[in-house]
Amino acid sequence: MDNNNNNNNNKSNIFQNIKDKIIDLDKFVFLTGAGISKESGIPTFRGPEGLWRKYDPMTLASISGFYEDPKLVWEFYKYRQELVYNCSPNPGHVSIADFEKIKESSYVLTQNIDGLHEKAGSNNIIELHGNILKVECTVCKFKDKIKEKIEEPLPPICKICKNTLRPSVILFGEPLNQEVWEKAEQISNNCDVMFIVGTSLNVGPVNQLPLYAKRNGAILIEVNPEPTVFTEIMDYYVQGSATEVLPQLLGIV
Ligand code: BV8
Ligand code: ZN
Repeated sequence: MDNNNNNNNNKSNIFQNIKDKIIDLDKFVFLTGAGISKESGIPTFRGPEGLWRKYDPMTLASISGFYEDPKLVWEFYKYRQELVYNCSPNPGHVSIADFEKIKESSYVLTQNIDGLHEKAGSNNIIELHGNILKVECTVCKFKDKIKEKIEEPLPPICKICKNTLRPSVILFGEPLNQEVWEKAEQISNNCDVMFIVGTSLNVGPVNQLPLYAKRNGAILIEVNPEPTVFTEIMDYYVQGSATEVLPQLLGIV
């Protein structure tokens, strides 16, 4: 697929090409990853200063790691919760929320657990990997939203059955929630355009969703300062940050 990367087209040409192609379409999907939240102050995972450079995801963000040492894993998530509390959406999140006001059947499929798309005003959101500000009991059905800093000793205990609570996020080695995954597949299979923003597409099964979209004839538009292993299959690759590109790209539709 001859994708228009920036070496041979300047951005305004690409933006105009994209606008001409998508302006009359309806079903838009934004598949987002950590990169869209980076300029809100939340570190990515695999960049030079990424989380996985400092911490071992298999110890701290996997289901086996959680059961091996729930206190250690909770310390990691508490540190990230406090990061997320103080962060706000950036123009990348806001431009997607504004776009949804025009193209009302747009959907956000996010790998991020920071809640920033919701804070930006998006409504149609699927949190593929859960939400770091929600907790659930490892035994009973108790669920809760964390409102302020967790003061009690870690790991927190369920007030209903006294068993250990866990962050309501999908850890490595855990399947995604069946209902969530099926909805994400259905949306990806039926969209006209999929924007892939700020994700290395390293993590499965979410990294299959652009293939589902493509297989059903969708236009794939990747926004990322770096190319990814999937850039070659994209119809457009726009090199740049989400905060710089999205307001321009979505503002023209
Ligand atoms: C599962 C929550 C099976 C926790 C996360 C193929 C298919 C299925 C599974 C697998 C598979 N291959 C391997 C697996 C196993 C594993 C996996 O994918 N491993 C990888 C590491 C190889 N997958 C799983 O374990 C999944 N479950 O497979 O279950 C199963 C079935 C039955 C029974 C049992 C098991 C569960 C995966 C979910 C893990 N949880 N998050 C938490 O966040 O702590 S995933 C984690 O990585 C993050 O949540 C993040 O969302 C995700 C993906 O990372 P990205 O978002 O892409 O971030 P990254 O740093 O990598 O990239 C950032 C990008 O942004 C870069 O490209 C950068 O260039 C760009 N960028 C930088 N600045 C900007 C920017 N872009 C725009 N603007 C900028 N300014
Ligand atoms: Zn309980």
